[in-house]
Amino acid sequence: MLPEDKITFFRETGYLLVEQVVSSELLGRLRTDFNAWVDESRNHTAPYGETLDGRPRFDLEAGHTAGRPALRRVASPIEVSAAYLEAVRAPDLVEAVAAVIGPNVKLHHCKINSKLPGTATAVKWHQDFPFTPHSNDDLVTALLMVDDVTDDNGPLEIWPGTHRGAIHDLWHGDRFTGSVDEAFARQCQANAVRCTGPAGSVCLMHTRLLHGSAPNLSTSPRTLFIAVYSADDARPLGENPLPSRYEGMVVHGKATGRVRSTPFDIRLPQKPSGASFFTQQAVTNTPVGP
Ligand SMILES: O=C(O)CCC(=O)C(=O)O
Repeated sequence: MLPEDKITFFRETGYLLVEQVVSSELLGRLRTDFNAWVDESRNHTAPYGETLDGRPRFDLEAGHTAGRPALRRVASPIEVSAAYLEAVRAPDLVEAVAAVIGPNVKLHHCKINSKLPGTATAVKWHQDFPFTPHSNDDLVTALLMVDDVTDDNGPLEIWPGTHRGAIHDLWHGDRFTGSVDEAFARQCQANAVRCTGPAGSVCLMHTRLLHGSAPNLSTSPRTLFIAVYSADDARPLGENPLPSRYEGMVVHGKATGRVRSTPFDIRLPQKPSGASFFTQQAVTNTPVGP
């Protein structure tokens, strides 16, 4: 159970770091599987593999080579790895999620975001809710640190408290770019707080919190296993950007058969046609990082 002051911290800031939510033995297996995927990626020159909707499971950053792999995304790793399936249901992790969004929790989707040393992988400022609108916003993005996350290996950066503000438009004209506009991105960066921690920690992030991340400038990898969970009575209003046979799996409590709605008004997102949202974000020149 999370102490009350931690729950209050999450409610006020929109994020919370919880250490040691998985064992070092499981962490070892998560790394072993990920390293095997990195090795496999050396044999490919374009995104490859297949997920439920036919899009590639493994996404490569421009500049990827056998000698300098730039595997940046593994979609739904729980479908191909027992270790990741165990992690997505790890008791201490889902307990922490339940403490902040209520006792009945289900999985929406999951992925690995990786920043290997020497790559340019970065994430432009955005909120998650406009990608995955639901009938209410009791959704948490849980970012499990498979590696130590430090100031210089491209940590998640968040703007505390913004989950209580507006839902921002992530469209540029007729394209859903999954990123805020350039002027506002600069404002986000000026208010950024880095979420660093030892491997095995999880950063819980409210679905409406503004966040982004800069490239990895270090010689160490930065692998995050990211799972999006919702309260059971939050019902999806759009297509899942990463459909999986595990969508809707109850990881804590029970299925309630209920729907709870809160008012908001946003434009529905476009689903990425490429391997991941990185291709959607790439169409703008908005800078990332300080
Ligand atoms: O990989 C990162 O640094 C950011 C992850 C992210 O933006 C997300 O999970 O929505």
